[in-house]
Amino acid sequence: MRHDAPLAPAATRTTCPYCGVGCGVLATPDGLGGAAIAGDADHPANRGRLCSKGSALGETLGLGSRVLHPLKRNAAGSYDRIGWGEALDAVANGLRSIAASHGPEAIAFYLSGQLLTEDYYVANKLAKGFIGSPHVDTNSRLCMSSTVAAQRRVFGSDTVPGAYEDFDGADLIVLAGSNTAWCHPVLFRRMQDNRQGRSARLVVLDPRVTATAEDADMVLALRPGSDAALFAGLLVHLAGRGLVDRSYVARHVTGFEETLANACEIAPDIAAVSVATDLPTEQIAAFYELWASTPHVVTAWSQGVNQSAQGTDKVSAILNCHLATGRIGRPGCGPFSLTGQPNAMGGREVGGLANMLAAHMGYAPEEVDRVRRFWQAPNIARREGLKAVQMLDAVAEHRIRAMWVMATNPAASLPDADKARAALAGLDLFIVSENVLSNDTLSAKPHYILPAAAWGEKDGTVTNSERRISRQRAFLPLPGEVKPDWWIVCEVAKRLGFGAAFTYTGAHHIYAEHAALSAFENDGRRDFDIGAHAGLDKAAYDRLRPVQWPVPVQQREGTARLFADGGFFSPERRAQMRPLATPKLASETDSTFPLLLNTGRVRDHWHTMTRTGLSPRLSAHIAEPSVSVNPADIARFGLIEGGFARLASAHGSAVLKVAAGEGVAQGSLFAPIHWSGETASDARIGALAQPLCDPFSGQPEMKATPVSIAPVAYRFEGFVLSREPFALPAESWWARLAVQGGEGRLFATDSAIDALAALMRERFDAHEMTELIDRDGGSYRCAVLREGRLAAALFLAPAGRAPLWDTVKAVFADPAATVESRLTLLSGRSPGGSDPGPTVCACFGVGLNAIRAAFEAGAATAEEIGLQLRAGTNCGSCLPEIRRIGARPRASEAA
Ligand SMILES: Nc1nc2c(c(=O)[nH]1)N[C@H]1C(S)=C(S)[C@@H](COP(=O)(O)OP(=O)(O)OC[C@H]3O[C@@H](n4cnc5c(=O)[nH]c(N)nc54)[C@H](O)[C@@H]3O)O[C@H]1N2
Ligand SMILES: Nc1nc2c(c(=O)[nH]1)N[C@H]1C(S)=C(S)[C@@H](COP(=O)(O)OP(=O)(O)OC[C@H]3O[C@@H](n4cnc5c(=O)[nH]c(N)nc54)[C@H](O)[C@@H]3O)O[C@H]1N2
Ligand code: SF4
Ligand SMILES: [Mo]
Repeated sequence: MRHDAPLAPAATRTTCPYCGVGCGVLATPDGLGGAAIAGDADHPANRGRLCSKGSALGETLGLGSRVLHPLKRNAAGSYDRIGWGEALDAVANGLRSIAASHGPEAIAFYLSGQLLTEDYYVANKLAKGFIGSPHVDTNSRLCMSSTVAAQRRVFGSDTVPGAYEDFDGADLIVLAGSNTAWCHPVLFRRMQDNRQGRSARLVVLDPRVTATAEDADMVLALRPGSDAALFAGLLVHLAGRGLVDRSYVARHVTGFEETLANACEIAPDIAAVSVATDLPTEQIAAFYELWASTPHVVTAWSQGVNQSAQGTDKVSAILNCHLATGRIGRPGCGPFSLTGQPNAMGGREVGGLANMLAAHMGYAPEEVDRVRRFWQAPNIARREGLKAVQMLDAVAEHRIRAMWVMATNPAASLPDADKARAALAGLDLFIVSENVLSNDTLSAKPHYILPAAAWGEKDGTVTNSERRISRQRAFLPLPGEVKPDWWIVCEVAKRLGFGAAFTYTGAHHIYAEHAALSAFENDGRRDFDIGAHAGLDKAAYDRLRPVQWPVPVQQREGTARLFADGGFFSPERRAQMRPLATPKLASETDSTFPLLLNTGRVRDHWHTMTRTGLSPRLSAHIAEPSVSVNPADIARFGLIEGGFARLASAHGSAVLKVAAGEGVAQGSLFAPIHWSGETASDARIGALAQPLCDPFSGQPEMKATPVSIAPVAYRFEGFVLSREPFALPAESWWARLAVQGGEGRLFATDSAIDALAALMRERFDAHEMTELIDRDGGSYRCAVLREGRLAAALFLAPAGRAPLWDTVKAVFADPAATVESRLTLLSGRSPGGSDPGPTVCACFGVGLNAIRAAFEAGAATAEEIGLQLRAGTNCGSCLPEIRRIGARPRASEAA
């Protein structure tokens, strides 16, 4: 087996901690706390490739931002370092006393798809089996839960039927509500390989034209929220074309006739679909015909489908089309949910969602009894707990008094995030297990902060989108007093008197128990069965190769696909097609909130940036929080491109930079989710998002919140670069970012030039400073030089004439750059030549201006750019963007 091929002596095989593609990584520690990172050519998910985020993992291993010791909040609201013994006793005593006076249901755990399966398993077991609270939910509620609800409702179990190989073998790939090029880049490369090698077609369904759409054959910019109507119409079309697989449906499906009748009501014909989706009838007809005539079709989706008040119906509508045609579980076809987090799937497997119990079992009485007997649980929860948004309401209303948050940043990522943060701050007992010392959730001042092991230090398993279980292996020692999350949970369990059920000798021991539970009284009736791993010892666990579940005892090599021959996990072993609720569209705008705010991700940042924010490379692609606005709306609302705007919803507000978004429809806005109270003065996008949830899944509608927008003007704009943090005048707008050798802030302010000059003079020695003040022109430039190197800089200009950030940043970042001419630098020109512009290729640090220049000089394709500049030749995440840059001048020539 290739997976046993010899490695360079010190490389550790592990898995990327970011997205659900679950790429294999080879990490070679450098002995100084860092590591060289490479793709694992033998991992079936990526075969050696990594995207920009995976490639930059080595830049995120520093300890500067980490919490390294248990901390306890003191009366003054600051923190004292305490020992583990004191911390664990205090947490256990606090939980015990709240359970004693208010009952176990006053306690909640809020977990995360960034925990390892083993951490997740023990946390869920402690809360649901031993403390006796059902209120365990996870950030996967915000991410996957509509898919879980639909798959359980339709398949009878939360099973992803297909495998990544289906993307290699499909003739048509439909991406619904998924910016795959940026969010699952390595899988997107596989799709592009299929497009180039086998001429597969790619269709993108997204109201916004994304980087993914740049590389697609057909783009349907449907109205937000209208996916269910589009797929109901497809079902009607398939039936009309006689393409229903009658034999598959007769043998393996119930509810077909009612579902078709319901689809005919929702979407009787293409004209009706056109009204619902706002798409031209020809485009709908072309899409339907392509889908109908291509048996090997994969329909994949993520947050544009899940994060929606109709998410469960949207997913069901997709599943219905695949079931009706029997295009499921066979090579090259099937419905495919792209999971977000590295272990979103593992969390579902252990039962981390509030409506699940454990090992894909829910709360049916026999399931509760089975899990109770297996765990020998004294206080098993007997009914579903509160889902994330309701859970936070219960915290706000003091029905929940204690909460333990692990590996997620809810004060930033929940909808109505200002309210969530205030609710957390009011808990009687608030415990956070974290990697970092500071984030928005920690700003709500937990009573205890418990230092948890981070990627590279922790050991366990994760499951990717295709059900593949892979090991994350430690290659760095635990720093300070940091401990693995599972250890922390088990130590608290012991102190609560549950020691006998939590005496694990290591992660392998927990995994072996989890595997045994999956097989316990299973008999093939439950999808999640990894019985072949029950009782695995440490040596076998350490050797574990990536494998797709189910892995029952009789099938140790795992299972690539399910359901080609039925075998669903409902009582009758049939899939249950269900009529949809009449699809409601996304929330309505009104005169107060006339626009719909869509939120999502950018290529090089991960969520609230606690890790990607440490990487200068990743911070160079998109440097500041912005809102993309259709040019017509820029004019309509009196905005200025490159200026600022305040967005407000019924829940909260933020001030963002205005970017002209050609790809954003009129009436819509798009803002990234990544900036928080940590990294920007006023850009907490979660504060605006509405807490409206899908009625079945409880997943909040994060993609369509009614908002208003209004221009905000500042007198000056500028940036500051420094080796140490630098405080700006209090009322300034700013965004902070990692820069090689220090940090940078892009800012805007009304403060006078003299106020900023005074700040610099306070901070730095006069003899190291060179200043250029132009009061008439309204600009101020200051460089601080030490031993010929740029040690700090502050540039300020009148708003709209922001000085050349990229040039000065490059000088600041380059350890070899000596500044021979201060005046050249202060003039904003690079000592070495021209301004690089924002980084496009993060791997080789190639800027926008170089790529533009190469196209202008005659390069015709992204491949030629690769040959000339190397841009796009490593991870390829920037290829869609390079193509777009190349298309611009040619498009305008053609016009
Ligand atoms: N770079 C990067 N990659 C990531 C992450 C990250 O933070 N950064 N996070 C990971 C996680 S946890 C997740 S969940 C995934 C998310 O991956 P994606 O779901 O691909 O990412 P998003 O940007 O949240 O949203 C996807 C698209 O949905 C579209 N959309 C909005 N409303 C609708 C609608 O009504 N219908 C349709 N069809 N589309 C709509 C949006 O315009 C957006 O382009 O990414 C994972 N990968
Ligand atoms: N408006 C809007 N909101 C959204 C979304 C959206 O599209 N729009 N997307 C939603 C989705 S899909 C998701 S997945 C969430 C993500 O939202 P979050 O989960 O809140 O975001 P992260 O920044 O990943 O937070 C993870 C935290 O856990 C810490 N951490 C990382 N690894 C470990 C570990 O091993 N142990 C411990 N104890 N701590 C660790 C990190 O330092 C970080 O503080 O955001 C959701 N919120
Ligand atoms: S695609 Fe990128 S972020 Fe996702 S697992 Fe692979 S390397 Fe990590
Ligand atoms: Mo997610």
